[in-house]
Amino acid sequence: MGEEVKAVKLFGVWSSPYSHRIQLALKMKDIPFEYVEEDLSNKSFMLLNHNPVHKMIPVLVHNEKPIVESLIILEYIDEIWKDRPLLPQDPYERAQARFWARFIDDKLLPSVWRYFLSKDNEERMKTKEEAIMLLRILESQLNMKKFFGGDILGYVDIVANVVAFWIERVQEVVGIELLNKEKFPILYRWIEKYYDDSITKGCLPRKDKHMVYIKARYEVALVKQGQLCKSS
Ligand SMILES: N[C@@H](CCC(=O)N[C@@H](CS)C(=O)NCC(=O)O)C(=O)O
Repeated sequence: MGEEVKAVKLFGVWSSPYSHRIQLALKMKDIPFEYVEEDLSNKSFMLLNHNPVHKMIPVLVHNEKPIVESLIILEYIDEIWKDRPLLPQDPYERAQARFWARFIDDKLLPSVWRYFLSKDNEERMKTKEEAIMLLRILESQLNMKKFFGGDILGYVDIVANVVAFWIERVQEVVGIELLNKEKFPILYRWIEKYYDDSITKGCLPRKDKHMVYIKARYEVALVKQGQLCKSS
C-alpha cells in the first residue's frame, strides 16, 4: 500500500449517505485513501477512539489525526487538497453554501424522516406538508443552475446526496411518496444529472442490496421511532 493511501483513511459504512459524501469528495479530488468498513452493531475500538463524542461514522483519519462529522470533513478535505474546489471561492457564496448544507442536515432531513416514520394518517399529512415545503425551498436554490454548485458538482450537491438517491429508495421501500418528477421537475433534473456523473455513479450503494438494508433498518426504526441511520 502506498504512503499516500496510508495517510488517508475513511471509516464508513457502505450504506450510509454520510460515508458516501466523503467517498465522493475524495474521489472527485482524486485522493487515494484506505476504506475501513465499520460494523455499527459492534463498533470498533478505533471508531470509538476516533469519535468518542458521537461514536458515529464517517471518520476521516489524515496523518493519524481523526476528523469527524461529514460537513466538517468535507471542508477539511477542501482546505487540504485545493485542486477541484468543492466550496465556492467567493466568501459570500461560501457562506451561502454552508447555510444550505446546514439547512439540509438540520431542517430538511429530520423533517423527511419524521414523515417516513409517521404513525398515522393525520401525522403523515402534517409531516408531508412540512417536508414538501422544505424540499421546495431547496429546489428553489437550483434556479437555472445545473448543480447547486453551478456548472459542476460542489459542496451542497455532495451534501444533498440524500435527496438524490436516499429519499427515492426509502420511499420505494416504505410505499409512501414524497418526491416525484411532476411535483419537483427542477430537483429531478438535478437528480438525473447527479446520476449521470461517472464519479457519483461509481460510489453509490448498489440498489438491490441497499433496498434490503433500508427495509430492515426501517422496520427497526418504526418500532423504536429512531432514525434510519441509527445503529439501535
Ligand atoms: N452528523 C453526522 C451523522 C452521521 C451518522 O448519522 N452516521 C450514522 C450512520 S449513517 C452512524 O454512525 N450511526 C451510528 C449510531 O447511531 O450509533 C455526520 O454528518 O457525519
